[in-house]
Amino acid sequence: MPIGEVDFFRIDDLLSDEERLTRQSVRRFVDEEVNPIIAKCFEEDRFPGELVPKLADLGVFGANLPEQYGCAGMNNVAYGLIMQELEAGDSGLRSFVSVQGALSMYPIYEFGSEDQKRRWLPEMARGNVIGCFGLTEPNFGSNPAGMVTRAKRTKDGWVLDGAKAWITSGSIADIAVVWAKVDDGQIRGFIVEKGTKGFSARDVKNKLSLRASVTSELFFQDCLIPEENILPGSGGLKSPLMCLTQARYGIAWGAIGAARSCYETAVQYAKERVQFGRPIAGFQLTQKKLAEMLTEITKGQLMCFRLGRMKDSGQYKPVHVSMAKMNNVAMALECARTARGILGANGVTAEYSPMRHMCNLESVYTYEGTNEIHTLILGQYITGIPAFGEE
Ligand code: TGC
Ligand code: FAD
Repeated sequence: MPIGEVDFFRIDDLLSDEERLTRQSVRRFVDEEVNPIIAKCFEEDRFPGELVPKLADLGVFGANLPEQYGCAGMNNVAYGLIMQELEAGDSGLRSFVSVQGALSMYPIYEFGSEDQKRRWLPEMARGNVIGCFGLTEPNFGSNPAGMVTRAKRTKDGWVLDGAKAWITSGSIADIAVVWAKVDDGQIRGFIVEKGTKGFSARDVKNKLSLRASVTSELFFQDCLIPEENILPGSGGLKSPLMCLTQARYGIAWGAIGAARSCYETAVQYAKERVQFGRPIAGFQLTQKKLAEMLTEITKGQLMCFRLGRMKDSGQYKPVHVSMAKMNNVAMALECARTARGILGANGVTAEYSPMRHMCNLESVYTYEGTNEIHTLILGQYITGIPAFGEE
């Protein structure tokens, strides 16, 4: 095993040839196309839209959805490995791919009519149509059940009124999957097409995190949605939460990639940087940090590998995904901070990945269920008592 190899428990041996090949091709793409530009994109607050056709060629959009809709039809371990490799590049890029696949294509696949699936999914897999997912509102983040966005039935379809906040890819999306309460108070999903009268988007400026990703507010004012754009199979909060489970699964894998990038950077730097007459890697305190990072990354990898196999065999539950998302994002954030420290002053520059990953992971820690919300989901599983708040 090469020194410091980040596959300590030889998970590669457990992968199929196809899974290994998928991982290798995305890793190569990230090395060749993402790593050379991503620090600059982060500095310039720019989403690298030029990568979209190349990502589509790699088959990463909705990669675990079926081939009959133009998707790659991969299993969930291969899908997870894609997310891991993309996030080793940047969490913003993985976010874009997560939102496209798990939060925009998946709801159409799961709750859409056959016509909607045939119209949208192949084009989204090719990256010709970009999607976003509007659940969070200015006053309802962790508690989406309280949403105030409304869809009223009319004779021609639906009229949407309300606002969504913090929406990844909001202003660059061709379609938004928007969740709103209908007349009986039930939550339904709607496909809102860009250019629909009464629909507008405004970007969040000056983020210090996920700067290579677009984040927007969405506004709906007397916005007429044709009947054919409601997702007919959606109904209740359970529908958007099912989408979140898909995205959280990808994040759990993705965070390992960010942690790996930080660890590899720290190991290399520590071996080269000399202080007090020897490489800082030769100090016990540095070795303790590196040993803990490798151990935590390895635990995260093992959890995700097992989770992926359980997802493929239909044995997993949302609570498994919550543990993996909660643990791996916190782990990656800790690795990023530790790696940043090992790099000393150089660690605060964009020349090295850890501080960029650290800033990005602050968002990842908050979105898709904050660390606290996943802790409470596990608490409810353990005790049977929901502790989220008032009924
Ligand atoms: P609760 O009563 O617990 O659940 C309502 C119904 O949904 C079912 N359910 C789930 N189903 C699938 N997956 C899950 N994860 C599910 N969680 C719950 C549940 O069984 C129930 O079904 P039924 O049949 O009984 O109706 O609902 P609650 O209102 O008490 O909420 C629970 C809570 C707090 C856990 C939930 O609201 C929550 O997860 N809040 C966090 C919100 C969140 O994560 N927002 C994310 C927005 S999207 C985003 O951040 C994208 S980032 C994009 C990027 O990657 O860039
Ligand atoms: P709040 O819910 O106000 O929480 C604030 C703090 O209070 C947190 O620490 C939280 O853990 C804590 N807290 C809340 N409730 C409890 C409780 N019961 N017990 C203990 N502590 C609690 N949303 C989308 O719909 N689509 C997107 O594409 C999307 N992309 C995003 C991109 C970025 C960059 C960011 C930062 C967010 C994005 N979000 C998106 C929104 C994200 O899902 C929410 O920010 C998240 O769900 C938390 O909601 P909030 O920010 O309103 O925090």
